[in-house]
Amino acid sequence: MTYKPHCVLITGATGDFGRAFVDRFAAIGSKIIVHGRDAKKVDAIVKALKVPAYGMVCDITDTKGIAAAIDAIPDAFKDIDLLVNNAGGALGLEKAQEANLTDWDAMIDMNVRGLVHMTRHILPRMVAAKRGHIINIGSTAGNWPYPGGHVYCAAKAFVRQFSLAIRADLQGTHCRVTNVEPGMVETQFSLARFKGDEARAKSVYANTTPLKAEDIAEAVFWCATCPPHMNVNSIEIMPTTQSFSPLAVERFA
Ligand code: 8X3
Repeated sequence: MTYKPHCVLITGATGDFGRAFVDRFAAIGSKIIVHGRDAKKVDAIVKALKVPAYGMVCDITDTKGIAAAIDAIPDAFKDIDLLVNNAGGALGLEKAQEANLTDWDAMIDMNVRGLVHMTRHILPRMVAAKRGHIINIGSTAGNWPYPGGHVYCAAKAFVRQFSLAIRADLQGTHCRVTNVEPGMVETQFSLARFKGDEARAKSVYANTTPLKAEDIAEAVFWCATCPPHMNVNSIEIMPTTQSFSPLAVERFA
């Protein structure tokens, strides 16, 4: 490790990924800004941490709320040098022609609008300090489309290209951008996608060995602690038990 982040803002920190990221950076003594929309859960994490921590409560889909919450960050936590854009998720797995438009809007708001607003608010300080790192949590879904993935796949493809494109703007600022692209990880992700259907969510991870949130935390930590002259553009991680299938071909009788 050659770079120790001073102050890390983690969005969606009350979820499985977020919590693993919080713990990984707290273990090396970074200050942590714990973002979430549930004040009680945010507060419980802040209280449990042994490093300086601040709770930032707002809904990632509420762009005015994001701006206000960032304005309210106390001076002692304003030196954010790592933003982990982790908040997001998938809703539904129906075919595009049957999918719910409300789910589509929500996925765009969570995975795209929230992430770009958060990034836009935080970047100027990083640029002024000539020090900073945005780590976006993308997905293999941004690279490999699958049936029922539609807007989730597209949103994560957006995150990938947004990550790469902003690197071009940050040329000369010493600020870094990374897209971390996990495949199958056993978390509450599927429970949210299937709207509380536990049996269906469990079946996604049945009889295989998925990744754990801690595996992704380790990857995020490695990207963030690389020497400052090194930028990991993207890193795609799958469980060994997950790989690729042939393209589908319609065959006529
Ligand atoms: C989660 C991976 O394959 O369920 O981002 O979309 S997948």
